[in-house]
Amino acid sequence: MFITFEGIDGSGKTTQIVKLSERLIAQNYDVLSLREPGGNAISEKIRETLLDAGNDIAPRAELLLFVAARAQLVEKVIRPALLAGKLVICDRFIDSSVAYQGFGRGIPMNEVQECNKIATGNLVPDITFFLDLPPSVAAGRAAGRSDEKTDRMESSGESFFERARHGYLKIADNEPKRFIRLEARENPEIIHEKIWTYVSDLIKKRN
Ligand code: Z5A
Repeated sequence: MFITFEGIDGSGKTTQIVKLSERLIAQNYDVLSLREPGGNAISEKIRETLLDAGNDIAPRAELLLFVAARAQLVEKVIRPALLAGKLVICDRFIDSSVAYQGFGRGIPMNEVQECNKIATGNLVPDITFFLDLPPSVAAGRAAGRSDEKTDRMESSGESFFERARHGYLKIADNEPKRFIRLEARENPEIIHEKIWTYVSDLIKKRN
C-alpha cells in the first residue's frame, strides 16, 4: 500500500507521518517512511540543489529536477518496497509538482502531468492526505522555527503558496476518493484519528 501526505510547508505532514507510522509499526506492519525530494542518495543530492537559496533555477529546470528525484526514488526504492509487501508512506509525491510547479510557477498542467507520468511509470498513491492550512498560518508556524535558514522554495513568497494551496484544493475537487482534505488547524491527535480511520478501512478492504 502506498500512502502520501501533501500540504504547504509547515502544515503538519511530518507530525502526522510519525504518528501514523508508529501506530502501524506497533501493529506489526512493515512500514517504510520516505520524503520527497529525497529518500535515497541521488535524490538527496538533487534536494540540496533545489533547496539551496543561492541557486537561481528556471521553473522548467525546477520541475525536471523534482521529477528526476522522483524517478530515482520510485525505481530504486518505492516500487521494490511495494513489491516486497511493505507499506510505503511518502512526505510529498506527484501532487506537489502539480500544486507548486503547475499552479505555483504556472507551468502548463499537461507538461507537469506528463513529467509525473514519465517519473513514476503511472504509479499513483492508494490514498493521499492533504493537510490544508492557510499560508498565513503556516508562516506563523515557520516563524516558531526561526532557528532554521529559509530555503529557496520557502523564499517564494505568500502569493506563490496561495496558488499552491489553490492547486491542492482543485486536486481535492477532482479526485475526492484518493485525495483527502483535512483541516490542518485541528489538534494533531484529532487529525491523526481521522487519518487512522481512513488507513485502517483501506487495510481492511485490501485483506
Ligand atoms: N516541492 C515542490 O515544489 N515540488 C515537488 O514536486 C516536491 C516538493 C516534491 C520541500 O520542503 C519543498 O519542496 C517544499 C515543496 C517543494 N517547499 N516549500 N516551501 P521540505 O521537505 O523541506 O519541507 P516541507 O515538506 O515543505 O514541510 P516541513 O517543513 O517538513 O513541514 P511539515 O512536515 O508539513 O510540518 P511539521 O514539521 O509536522 O510541523 C510544522 C510545525 O507545526 C511544527 O512546529 C509542529 O509541531 C507544528 N504542528 C504540526 N501539526 C500541528 C497542528 N495540528 N497544530 C498546530 N501546530 C502543529
